[in-house]
Amino acid sequence: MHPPTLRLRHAAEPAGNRRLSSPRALLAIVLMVAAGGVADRALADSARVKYNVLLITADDLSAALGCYGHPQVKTPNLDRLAARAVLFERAYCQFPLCNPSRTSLLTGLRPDTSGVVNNQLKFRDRFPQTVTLPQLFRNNGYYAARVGKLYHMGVPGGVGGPGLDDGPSWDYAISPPGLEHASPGKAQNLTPQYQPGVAFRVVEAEGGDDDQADGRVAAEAVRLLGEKRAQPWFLAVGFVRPHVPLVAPKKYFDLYPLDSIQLPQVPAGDRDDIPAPALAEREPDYGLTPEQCREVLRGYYAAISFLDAQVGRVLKALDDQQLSEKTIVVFLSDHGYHLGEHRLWQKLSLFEPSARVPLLIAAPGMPGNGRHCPRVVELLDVYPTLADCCGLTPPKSVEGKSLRPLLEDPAQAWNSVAHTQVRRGKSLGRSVRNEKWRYTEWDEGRSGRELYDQQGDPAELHNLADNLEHDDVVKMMQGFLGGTP
Ligand SMILES: [Ca+2]
Repeated sequence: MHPPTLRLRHAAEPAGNRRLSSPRALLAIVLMVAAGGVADRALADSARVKYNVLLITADDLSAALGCYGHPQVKTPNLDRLAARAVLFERAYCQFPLCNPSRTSLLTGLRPDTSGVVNNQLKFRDRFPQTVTLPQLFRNNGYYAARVGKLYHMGVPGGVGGPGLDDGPSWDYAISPPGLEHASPGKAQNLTPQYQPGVAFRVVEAEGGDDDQADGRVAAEAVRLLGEKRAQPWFLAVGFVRPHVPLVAPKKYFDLYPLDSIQLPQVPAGDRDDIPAPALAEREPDYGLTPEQCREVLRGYYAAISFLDAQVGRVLKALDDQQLSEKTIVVFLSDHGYHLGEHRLWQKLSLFEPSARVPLLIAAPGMPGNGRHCPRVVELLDVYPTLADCCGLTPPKSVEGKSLRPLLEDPAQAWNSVAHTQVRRGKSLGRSVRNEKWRYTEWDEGRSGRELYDQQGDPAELHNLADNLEHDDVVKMMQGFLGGTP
């Protein structure tokens, strides 16, 4: 299944071998001199140097990370990665549900284009000729491997199985199994009325990291990184935490004493100006008491710290194999997650906590590394970004745009908006975000509209859509949405 054992080949050629007479080489030298020579080496060489790609994904992870400023969650490994990456402060998924979001990320197609808007449809049944992100790399001589969940895989029921995996994407694919909520340990189901895929089951598991599926994913990724191979590689490492059930070894729960967990503050009357479809179908707080909300948050934070430790194992292996300077590392979540804002939990909303995702991109030598990028970007942009950074040409059908200019200068002007959508029965909710505003229409406005000033009201407590003072803003955002001005 693996290619023959050969030494890795992706280092830049020695400078003496370059053709110094070409305009490109001369430009590279000018750039190197101008920038002190180090930062722009990667830019000048990237068309020729075959960087590896390590794509690490989390499932149902909001931006509740230390590097994103969360006051309680401990993520030392992701914080270390962020220190050498560009951290995107305003990155958004295209659909806050596993399969539609992952399909969009990995095909480069918007949900409207692929038609994949639920957890059942498989894009390739509809578009057999799709060239996915890993497949583009395969087609260009890369070895592409998947460990764990990249395409949709039901959690917990589908863990260890292929889910909606896509064969043409990979040379090698493996889904390590795990006991999930059946792990031995101290377990409680706080919402037994709900299905396993959404129920808040919390398990302080006995045993170590490798007794969990994600621990095995990390171990397998470490093993693959230790293999010597002739080609550059694209390794996708997909973790299932912090998706429910909230299972993690006990030591991660010990990081968060229950009485230290802070509950979200929801002002009285918060829901009064929110259209009904925006609040999804579930009862407020899933029917949880404040004490149970604390248990959920503790389990979610423990699952994040467990995830963080597994990411740390993979990144340490990258360092140990001296591959970090030759590898573009991307960390992201498939969508965000509510932790009690508006008394909402989990996903499938168009509010900021559900639409927003953590996104870190560490590309060797990029001048923006270590900085935060305040520009609005989409998960859809990851495909063209990785292709661009590796000198590959994506199919013309790929939507989104390369973020490479923002990796070079995270503060530069960037005229872009982010689109996120969900379904409510037969109708759609559509939302568009720029740096100041979020505007949302339910069933093209027939079931409600929302406008939030994200700078003055980042908690989205004041719906301004019907405030005449903001008519011009609404018209502008409708223009972005493609609606009728
Ligand atoms: Ca998910």
